[in-house]
Amino acid sequence: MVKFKDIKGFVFDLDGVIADTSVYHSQAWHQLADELGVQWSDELADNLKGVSRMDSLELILKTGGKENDYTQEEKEKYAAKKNANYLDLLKGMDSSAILPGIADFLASLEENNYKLSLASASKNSPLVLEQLGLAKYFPEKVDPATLKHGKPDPEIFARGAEVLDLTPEQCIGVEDAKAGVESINSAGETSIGIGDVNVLSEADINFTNTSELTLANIKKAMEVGEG
Ligand code: B16
Ligand code: MG
Repeated sequence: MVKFKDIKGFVFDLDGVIADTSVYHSQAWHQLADELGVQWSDELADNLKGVSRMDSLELILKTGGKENDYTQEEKEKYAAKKNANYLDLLKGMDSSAILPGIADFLASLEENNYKLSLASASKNSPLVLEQLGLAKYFPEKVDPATLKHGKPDPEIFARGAEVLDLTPEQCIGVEDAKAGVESINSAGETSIGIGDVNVLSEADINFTNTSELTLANIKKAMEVGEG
């Protein structure tokens, strides 16, 4: 593992790391899966985390053996319907949806002059950051509409370092999704996985909850990794 002192920047996922929005994504997909007659499960919900809107729909259809049942136009209509549902659920969301410890962690990163960027697959991330009152921390964002490949491909986290003018080795990526941890690792950054350690076993550092995200804890974990 690289040394803590060589870290200059943090590349953040949004849904499930900064904000408690992954429950809204899941709720909206669950509703659509019911409508399409596809069996919902916790495993499916986990596999959808960090996955782009259209890829999520494809995965749901595949899970139900319905991948060849709809035209592209129909699929786009279903994806738009899920998004409208999601945006409805987001209405009225405010800073109370910021996950525990995140506001303090972002403030401490700013105070300690770390550079920050956003690597969210969500096209709604600018809106979510505004609603949470956290947009000021993320002038640098990767626009998911410009990506060729979604997570687990390294592209999004590699771009997250690039927009900060840093090398991947100088960055820590923070994720709650298996696909996201894979993306960070293959981009060559140090990965922090937030959530179930069994699901995120490939992360360099694991925390079960965002409240454990502090510079002191990260430093400690990286020093242990140095042996
Ligand atoms: P949208 P993240 C991801 O955001 C979500 O985890 C995933 O559930 C969602 O389908 C994806 O964004 C696309 O979001 O439909 O809003 O464009 O975790 O990468 O911040
Ligand atoms: Mg996420």
